[in-house]
Amino acid sequence: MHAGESAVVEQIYDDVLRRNPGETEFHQAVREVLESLAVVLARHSEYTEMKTVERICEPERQIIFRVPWQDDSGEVHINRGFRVEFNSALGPYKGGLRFHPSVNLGIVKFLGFEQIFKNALTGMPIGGGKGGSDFDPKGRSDAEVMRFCQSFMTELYRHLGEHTDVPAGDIGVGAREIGYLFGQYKRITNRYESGVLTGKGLAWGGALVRTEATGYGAAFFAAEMLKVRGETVDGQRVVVSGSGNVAVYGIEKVHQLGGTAIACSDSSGYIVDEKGIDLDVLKQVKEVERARLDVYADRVPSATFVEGGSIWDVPCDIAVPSATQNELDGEAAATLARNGCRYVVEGANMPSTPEAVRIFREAGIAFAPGKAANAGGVATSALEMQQNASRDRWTFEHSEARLAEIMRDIHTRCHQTAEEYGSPGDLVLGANVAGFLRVAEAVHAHGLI
Ligand code: NDP
Ligand code: 2IT
Repeated sequence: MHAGESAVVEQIYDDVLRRNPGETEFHQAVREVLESLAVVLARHSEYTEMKTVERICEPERQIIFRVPWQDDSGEVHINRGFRVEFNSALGPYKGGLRFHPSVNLGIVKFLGFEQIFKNALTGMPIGGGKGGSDFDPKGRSDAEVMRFCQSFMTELYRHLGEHTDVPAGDIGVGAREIGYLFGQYKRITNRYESGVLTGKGLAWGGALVRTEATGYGAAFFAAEMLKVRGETVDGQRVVVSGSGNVAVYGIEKVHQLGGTAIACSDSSGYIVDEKGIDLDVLKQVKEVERARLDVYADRVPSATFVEGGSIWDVPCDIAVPSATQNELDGEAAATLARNGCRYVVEGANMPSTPEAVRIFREAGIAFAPGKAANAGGVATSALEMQQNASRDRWTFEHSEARLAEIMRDIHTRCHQTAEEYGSPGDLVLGANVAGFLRVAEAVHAHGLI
């Protein structure tokens, strides 16, 4: 089936491997999308002729820069900054900034590549990009984080603009960092350009629901998946990995929908709280004190902290990996299946390894890829841009209703596209094909650029 197109796709993948040596996460993300595209090329020979897929696999621009800064004791540090402006067919480059010691070019490229299709799925006018640094904010004072952000923006500002490239948060970048970055951008450019960053504070151009959007959106997406199978979130046991922005608000919405989130994690280990995670305590520990998760167990008698170990050992109906890439491997997937898990909804970007996804498929576990399930964050960023452009401000209720509608639409589009292309129920194929078709149409219309 589609032998000619499959050969074309294999050739494209070989070229990506050859031209981007060592970038394993980027290879993985490209492979997953390409595996879905043979069926598309079979219907659209113009995309083969015009090398549309090859062009989408090559970033439009990649920026790498030095970020020098001084810590509180006066020691000098040199970090590396990245911004990969991957594709602007649908709008200005849009995607978060990640500050984590593991960040390298391959990781930023995988994230930027995923972002193209995710942003297309939202139906909003945003292209795809991603950036960040190998800076580790853990244990750093506010003053150190501020100096780092100022140095980072002192180079990055020249590449940004509300119509050019609009960063936001990701791992290690939240409201505090966006504030410092915005302040430095404004100072250097002498422009109060609200639309140049999203995830801003509510007092200075931020939008209600952006903080909650990714987690809430993933829960809304899960509810849509369950609905197809005649179920609801009410009464389900849910395990959410991570305890950052996505995890916390994913748990909040699960609880509002009547489910019980019983476990979450950070890089030190995981907690299990059979009574359901106490969000007031979790927010205090994670958002206010920026402490480790064992502090939660110290304060909540019904909770236990497991140092190290795998959170996927905790039996659940719904798993929501919301920490980082490749955190859920084949072994973890087999454990989830054995323990009766029926849904996996990716809050993070590419948290499941290809082997894990294969096991979900074999076990009949319904699976939602991150580029569909976590698109609520960037979609609400686009709503923030819309409010900034019109100097308007929407209520929480209105914004949340828009988010719920967007997540419903994304689910419907993925679901229907999977059926249309001969793989009913396969949301990976549905998301890749639906996202690709929207981008490819625009790329094609713009001529050979
Ligand atoms: P945060 O920095 O707020 O939280 C990240 C959480 O994941 C922390 O609990 C962190 O633990 C854990 N974590 C991160 N890296 C690792 C690692 N290498 N090993 C183990 N645990 C790790 O980030 P977000 O919640 O914003 O992002 C989480 C995921 O969601 C990422 O994949 C991100 O790309 C994705 N995402 C985020 C969106 C957003 O709007 N913020 C939108 C869409 C996707 P610790 O503190 O111990 O490091
Ligand atoms: O991965 C993601 O979609 C994000 N980190 C959010 C990007 C954004 O621009 O809001």
